Amino acid sequence: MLKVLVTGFEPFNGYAENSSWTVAEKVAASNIDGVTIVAERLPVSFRRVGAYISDAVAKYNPDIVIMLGQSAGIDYIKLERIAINMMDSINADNDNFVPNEEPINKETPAALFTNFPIKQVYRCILDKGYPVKISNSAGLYVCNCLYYAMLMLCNEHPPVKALFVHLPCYTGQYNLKEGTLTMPLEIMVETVKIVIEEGDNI
Ligand code: PCA
Repeated sequence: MLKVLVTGFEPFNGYAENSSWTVAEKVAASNIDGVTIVAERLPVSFRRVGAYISDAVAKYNPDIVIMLGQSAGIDYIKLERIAINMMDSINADNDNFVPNEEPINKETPAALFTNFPIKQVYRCILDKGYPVKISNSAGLYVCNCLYYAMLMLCNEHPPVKALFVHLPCYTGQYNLKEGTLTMPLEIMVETVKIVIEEGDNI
């Protein structure tokens, strides 16, 4: 049995809901043959998210970790290739912390690459006709901070594989500002299931 941990985030930055957690819960409630899926909701906190993911990996001992985050302003699935050792933001996180070009860890590499078959995943999602792009920057906010912490854990716990996926808000999401780009929830759930299936084929 393949064990998969899917993470999503709590709401942040004035949003009432976070599409990443809605999708994570739905993926965990769905069925994929030969796969056990668990979901964890993470805090939008630069200082706490690293300990949360480390505890979740210790608790579940997953083969694959798929991290999801909401990126309002996109209308496609964004597969992240790189995590950068830097925190910077104009918006406070949920602990009211606003980092100013601070390293996540002074001792560790400037950037880390995913060990997931990202191009394979990209082609499969494209083949299904869903809008998808590979991105070389997950930003410098909490999603990037989580991704960096998780890719450091991959080095400590091989052969665990990890990928970060940014998602749009979903169509019908509670209390969105008018004009916010969205995508149907079912497509995002389906896409994350494709990511898991491809990870299983590694
Ligand atoms: N998106 C933010 C953090 C939490 C989330 O869902 C980001 O892109 O960094």
